[in-house]
Amino acid sequence: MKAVLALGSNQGHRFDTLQGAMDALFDAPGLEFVAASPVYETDPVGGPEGQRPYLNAVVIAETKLQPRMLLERAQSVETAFGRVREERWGPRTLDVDLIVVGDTVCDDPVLTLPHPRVHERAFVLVPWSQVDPSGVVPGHGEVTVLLAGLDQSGVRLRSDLTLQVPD
Ligand code: PH2
Ligand code: MG
Ligand code: MG
Repeated sequence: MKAVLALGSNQGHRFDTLQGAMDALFDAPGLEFVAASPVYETDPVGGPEGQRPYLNAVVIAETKLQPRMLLERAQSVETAFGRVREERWGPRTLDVDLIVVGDTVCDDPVLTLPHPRVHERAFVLVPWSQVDPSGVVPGHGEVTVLLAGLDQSGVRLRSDLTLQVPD
């Protein structure tokens, strides 16, 4: 299955955190790296006033792991980077979100797939469309079509920052 993961950071050394998170995600078996998007600097959506901008990127992977196992992997990487679960949409050192896993559609208390707000989030759809222009959000449609209806002014390419392929 193809898995789409979104990375975000708006505290600490944001780029080092994204690179470290990506390396850590692929450090264990079961998840194969396919591609990483460019890095974008994005205005915070929701949460308290005065937060720093985020760095956001999207990673495409290939996996046979169950979505629940992927969620555990993502959460353990967040914890390893000092994420403390505090205020909803508040600032965070690292956020790793499962966006899509194959064509899985599920809505249970711990995991909703596709990610419930991805279709309205330019900070995910812009990087995703760059790394995979054929991307589809099950139940919502093509990433490029969804993006056409969104304000992308808060999402700026950081061409000076490039994620390295994890080794
Ligand atoms: N993540 C959030 C809330 N708001 N805003 C931006 N720009 N980027 C994010 O990754 C982000 C956000 C909750 O996960
Ligand atoms: Mg998130
Ligand atoms: Mg999250």
